[in-house]
Amino acid sequence: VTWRITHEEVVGSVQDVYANKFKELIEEKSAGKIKVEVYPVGQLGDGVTQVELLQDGGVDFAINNPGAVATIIPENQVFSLQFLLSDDMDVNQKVMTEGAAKDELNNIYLKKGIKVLDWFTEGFQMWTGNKSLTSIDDFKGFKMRTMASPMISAGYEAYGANPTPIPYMEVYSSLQLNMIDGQVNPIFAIEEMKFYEVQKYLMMSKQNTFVGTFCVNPDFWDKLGDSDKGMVESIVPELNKYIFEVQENLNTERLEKIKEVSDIQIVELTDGERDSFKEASIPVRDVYVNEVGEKGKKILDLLIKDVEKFENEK
Ligand code: 6CS
Repeated sequence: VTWRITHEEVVGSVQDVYANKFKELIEEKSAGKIKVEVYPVGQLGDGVTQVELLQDGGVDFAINNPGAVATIIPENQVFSLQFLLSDDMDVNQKVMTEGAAKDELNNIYLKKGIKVLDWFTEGFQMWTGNKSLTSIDDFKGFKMRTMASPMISAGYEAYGANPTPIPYMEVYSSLQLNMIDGQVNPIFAIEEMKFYEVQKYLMMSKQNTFVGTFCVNPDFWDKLGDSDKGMVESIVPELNKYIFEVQENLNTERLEKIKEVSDIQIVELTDGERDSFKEASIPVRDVYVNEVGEKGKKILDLLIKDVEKFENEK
């Protein structure tokens, strides 16, 4: 038997490490009866195409992120809102694993033909630019490449920027050709995609968290025998714990690597600067509720409560 898993990133990325760990554990636990094939970005299209493939059963498993699923499941764009999750990644980890908001989202995903098995973080999102971005003024007219998600766009429009959706694999050349001024991604991705080669500034902005979801096609899942289901379910907590450490290490090590191999300027934002961005980002929550409706409001409220709860438990 062969199971197929696809993900949105290049070889060596957080999603790729996750997929390969899944492969290793399944092949080991099934004593070789099940083979897992991993398809990184490009082989089966980009994140958006991969989600459709998963819904159609063209692949069995997929790792994706809310940015790629935004048009199918608008509610999940709550994770695209800036300055909503914690600045403490341990708190965000609890939000992903023990929170009430993700349970509610799981029901919505399932109705759209996607069964979510795991929510995890790939690290804080950071801005890179051909100029330094420390104030709202710096964003005026700034062409910011984003994933194609209305709420990500709304977030940068709130700063006066020009959000420009471009597929992931075209970001490097678009930066190189000055078709865009900047982009936003976790450090590990900025390193492996070599964005630091074509950008002058890397802002430690941490305005939101890159969220990953590990998903399975529901029909495929329903047809699995109990022991196979049990096998997958039993390794998910292990994968989750493992990937949390992996993203932490990759994001830390690769920042050092970027500093070593390039002369990109690293810009630390002051608390005051981040507060100004946060203030400007708050009205975008209303945009989310207006566009997504009552279900969205419920998830936003749950997520805010989750963050408060796990912050207070620290
Ligand atoms: O920016 C993007 O489009 C992508 N970034 C990451 C880190 N993963 C997948 C996604 O497509």
